[in-house]
Amino acid sequence: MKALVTGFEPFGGDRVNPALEALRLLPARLGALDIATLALPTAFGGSLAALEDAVATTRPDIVLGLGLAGGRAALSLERVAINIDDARIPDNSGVQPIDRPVVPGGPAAYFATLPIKAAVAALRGAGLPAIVSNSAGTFVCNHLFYGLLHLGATRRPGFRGGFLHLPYLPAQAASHADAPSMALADIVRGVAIVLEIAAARRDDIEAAEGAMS
Ligand code: PCA
Repeated sequence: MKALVTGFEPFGGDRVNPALEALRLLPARLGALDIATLALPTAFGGSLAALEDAVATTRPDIVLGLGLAGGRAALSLERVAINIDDARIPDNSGVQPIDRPVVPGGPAAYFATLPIKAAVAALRGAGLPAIVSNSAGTFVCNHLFYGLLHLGATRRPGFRGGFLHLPYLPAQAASHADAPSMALADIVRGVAIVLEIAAARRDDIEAAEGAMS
């Protein structure tokens, strides 16, 4: 089995992105799972194009996107990607779409196709704070996640896809008042657990992970 894991470059004034740092520390192999990594520009246009190229050449069974969600306290397995770009700040190319579809005419949303609840349970079992998140936002991460799932639903069936949002690293949180953070070693451990669960099972568990907000 093959996994493709992507991570975004720093954006919005931060000098690091835990997604990119975690990517650098992932092993090339986890049990029977081969892991390919791909660094992506935090840009609406470029990120999806690069991902599509990598999926075409790598032909992965599993694709996991990683991105920073500064302010979140837990590893956040995203449940849903929505067909909207609504950027609060310009991306790294200076582009700031407002209320534009990711894919004109595409469905309103796609659900992750990885076992997110099983992954959250395993993360907690390993002593890592984790949640199912019901919004990946409307910036580049959601854009990539939607584009990935659309690709899988249309032109390139054959892989299962998910997205994991990460808290700040401690050094980043130091310059954001009262912000929660997670050590890089824990983030890397968490990414490996998500990949292992995704490789081990296709079906998800039934567990109450709903949230009021
Ligand atoms: N986080 C941003 C884009 C890149 C990243 O790491 C987001 O959540 O959309």
